[in-house]
Amino acid sequence: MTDEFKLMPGDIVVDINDKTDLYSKLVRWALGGPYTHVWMFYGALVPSMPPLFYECMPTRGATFTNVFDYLEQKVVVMRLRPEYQSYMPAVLNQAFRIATDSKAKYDFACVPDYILSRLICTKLGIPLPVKYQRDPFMICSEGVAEAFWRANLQVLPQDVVPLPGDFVYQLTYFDYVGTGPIAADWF
Ligand SMILES: [Ca+2]
Repeated sequence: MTDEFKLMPGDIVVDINDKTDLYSKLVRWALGGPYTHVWMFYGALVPSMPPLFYECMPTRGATFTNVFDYLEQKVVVMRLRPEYQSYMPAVLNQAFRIATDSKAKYDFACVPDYILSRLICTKLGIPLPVKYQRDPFMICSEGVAEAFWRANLQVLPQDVVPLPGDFVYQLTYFDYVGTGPIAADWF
């Protein structure tokens, strides 16, 4: 990251889990990579308030969180390519609607219902037996993809559950901006 780097509203921030505990090792193995969570940078709702991430988390479902809670977290930043930035007001509008929707709870069932099927079938090279069904319950990457889908931008396929790493590898719609620990001067 350059010294002048600033996050822009709508930027995709994907965590890099490089911890050495057993759980982290298991998650990395299962997901086939270090990416285990994704946020969308939203900005401040009003100027005097702290900047916010839009995210879906187990304890609170779809919500806004203070970016400063995540300082020093190592992440990859992806940015919607310039030719698609005209969609960004609609994407942020949809993120706001989801974050303030009390029905948008965390999707614990997504793990056994969709993620495990996708991971196992991908590893074995066989077609997916279950068709992914969108619903009001969302894991982190579903919540971020949903904001784009509702704004009519198909940044990821809608027939498989989106995973955090998909945003890092989706270079048709997103540019790679950089990697580093989240720093206070990004805001
Ligand atoms: Ca879901």
